[in-house]
Formats: sequence, C-alpha cells, structure tokens
Amino acid sequence: MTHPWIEVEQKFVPRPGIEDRLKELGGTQESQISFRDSYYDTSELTLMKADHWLRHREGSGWELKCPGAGGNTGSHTKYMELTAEAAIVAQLCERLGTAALGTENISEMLGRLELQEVASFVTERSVWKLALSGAGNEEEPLTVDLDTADFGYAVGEVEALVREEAEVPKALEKIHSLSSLLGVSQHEQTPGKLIVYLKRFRPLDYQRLLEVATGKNDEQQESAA
Ligand code: V4E
Repeated sequence: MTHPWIEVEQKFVPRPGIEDRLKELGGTQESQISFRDSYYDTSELTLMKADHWLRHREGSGWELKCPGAGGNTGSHTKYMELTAEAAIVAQLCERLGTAALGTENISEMLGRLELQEVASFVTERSVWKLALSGAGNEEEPLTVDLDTADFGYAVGEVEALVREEAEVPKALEKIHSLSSLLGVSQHEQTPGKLIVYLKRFRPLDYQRLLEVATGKNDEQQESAA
C-alpha cells in the first residue's frame, strides 16, 4: 500500500494585497475552484475529540485527517491524510471500537457507525504555487490556498505535502520562510473554516471540543478567565 500523504501547513489571515505579494514572489495562480465539504461525526464527537476529521468533499470523495506522529504543537499543523476508502474504514472501526463491517463503502456504513453530518459549507478557493528562490529545481513548490467559505470567513494556508515523516522538518522550514515573506508570523494561530463554522453555528459542540483541547470544563474555564 502507498504511504498516505502527510500534510504540513500554516494557516493565516489573508491581508489585502496578498495576491500581488504572491505574484511579486514569483507565485502563479493554478486554479480557482469551488467545492462543498460535509463533515461527519458521532453525536458525542468521538472522532473530532480524538483529532480525527472525516469529510466528504464534492468532486473528490472521502478523506480522513488524523494527527501525524509527534502530534501537533504551535502555529503549524501536521496531519496524515487518508483517501482510500478501505484505509478510512479500517481507521474508523479502530477509532470507534467497531468490528470490521465487511464493506469498504463509507456512505453505506455511516448509519451503522452512528455517524451524522455535523457541518457542511461551500469554499471558493484560489490555489497558488510558489517555489522559493534558492531551492533546487527538483524541489516541489509550496501551495498557498486562499479560501472564502460561504458563511463569510476567509483564511489562507501555506501547505506542503510529503510522503515521509523525515521530510517534515524541511517542509516546515520552507513553510516558515514563505510565511515570513508573506508577513505571517510563525506564531500566528488562525482557526480553520470548520472550527469557525462550529463556533458560529454549533456553539455547544465547539465548547465540547475546546474542553478537550484545553483539558477544562466550562466552570474551570470561567474561573480561569
Ligand atoms: C485538521 C482539522 C480540521 C479538518 C479541516 O482541515 P483544514 O485543513 O482546516 O481544511 P481545508 O479545507 O483547508 O482542507 P484541505 O483542502 O487543506 O485539505 S478542523 C480542525 N482541525 C485541526 C485543528 C484543531 N484540532 N484545532 C484547531 C484550533 N485548529 C485546527
């Protein structure tokens, strides 16, 4: 089986003039696309609480993002991306403590795993490619996505996809260099679209995720404030 991709990324708030800056740095706009993402989880948010993110993206299919080795710290994130349905089903069964289901069709097993849609929104995405000067010709260019979600939230991300854990530090170095050329602080922590969606439209679910992330319940958070 091929290794899944490891996605290394840093999100940022796109400032006015970001496209001009990308052009100045030698970036080219590859495409402008639009897609609907629908995220699924149990009513207890078993997957999201364990930092697993299951979604269906119209036009490309199912995807499960799980934390990479070493977890996620600081402003950048690193996730393993599974796109093969068989691999996603195996991971879901393990995570949800369910015996093998005898199917590799995710749509068919949603009900049996008690997975339901928790968020669905459309993204308009402008995709840019940029190779840092000084990097060899064989280097993969970085991708910069400029996203606007249909609920009125804009976010950018500088992203590299690598196959091996050993390639992560170099990818991070490149991401930090480009981010700094774009005026993004290495320490900028910008929430993604789904997190903002949950905060706006499913505040109780958002609160539950926050509790897991901070290891505190409501009362503890208030007394800490
Ligand atoms: C991994 C993750 C989520 C799933 C959505 O991932 P994201 O990269 O934001 O979506 P998108 O549309 O840019 O996907 P792409 O096209 O690049 O594949 S939602 C939250 N996380 C992790 C996470 C977390 N646990 N906490 C915080 C504050 N942010 C993100």
